[in-house]
Amino acid sequence: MMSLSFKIMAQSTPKQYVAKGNPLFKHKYTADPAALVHDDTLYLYAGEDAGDGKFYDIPNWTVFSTKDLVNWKEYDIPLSDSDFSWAKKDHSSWAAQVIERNGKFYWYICTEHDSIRGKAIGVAVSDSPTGPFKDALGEALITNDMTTKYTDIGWDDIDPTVWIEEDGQAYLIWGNTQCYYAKLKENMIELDGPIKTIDLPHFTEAPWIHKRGDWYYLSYAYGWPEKTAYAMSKSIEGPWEFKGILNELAGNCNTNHQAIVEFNNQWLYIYHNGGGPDGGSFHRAVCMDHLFYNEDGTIQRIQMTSEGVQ
Ligand code: FUB
Repeated sequence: MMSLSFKIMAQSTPKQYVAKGNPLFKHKYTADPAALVHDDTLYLYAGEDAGDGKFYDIPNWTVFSTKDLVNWKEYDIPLSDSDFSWAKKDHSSWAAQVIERNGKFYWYICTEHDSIRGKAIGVAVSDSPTGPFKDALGEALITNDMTTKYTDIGWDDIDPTVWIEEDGQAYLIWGNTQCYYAKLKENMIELDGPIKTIDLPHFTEAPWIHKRGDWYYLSYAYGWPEKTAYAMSKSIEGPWEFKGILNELAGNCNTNHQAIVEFNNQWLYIYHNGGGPDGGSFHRAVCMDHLFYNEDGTIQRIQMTSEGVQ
């Protein structure tokens, strides 16, 4: 068990914590962070590494929020792989992201499919960023058989990230080994065109899109064990120009999974490592540090710290 080094201010839901450096949450193992800024609040979504540390055992996703990066709330578990009728429900609540559109919150998740070989991507919806969420489709949005012409592995349809253009066109980007993208319809639960590919050097998984000015950034897990690298483009559809390593190997952990958002006038780099007590590749812990840009728009190498963002 990890030691409880947060100050618990109340036991009722939502629980309240005061964060003291990295890792952010020390009372449970958290992995694969995704972040959403909404109404002056930063929402942080993560999978919960709940197993014995020998392999991925992630029964649910969880959500935290903060207005000042110090005081955090944790809500009742809003979503689990058992909320999807088509899922195998084998504790593979892998990486996911929540995005808002027209007052609804869409949670794109990946988990093992029960009847179609391999991982699949689904989407849940809620009226609130903290849930309750329910399966928006009743079936998977992406299944492994839709991408076998690119790779025959069963775990390439994972790690969804979604981007909405200013003109309203939404894109789903995902992948392992091969990075994929497809347009989404305005309802956010149907594809609006063919699945296409993005070729990125040593792409492993964990794509994340963010934009600053007129530059799009596609960051992703690079190689194995994973570093994080990134590419830049003037268009969400590319071409993407590889810009190099953004973050080094995450300490004591073979995966590296990032979310990048601007909040309270600072850019935040949120990731996981195995740096918690008894931590490791399957007992991960979410951390947060600053992200800084150069004058030409490229990103400075992330400096992972114990102090985190104060
Ligand atoms: O947590 C399970 C998987 O590990 C994620 O989907 C990947 O991004 C990697 O972090």
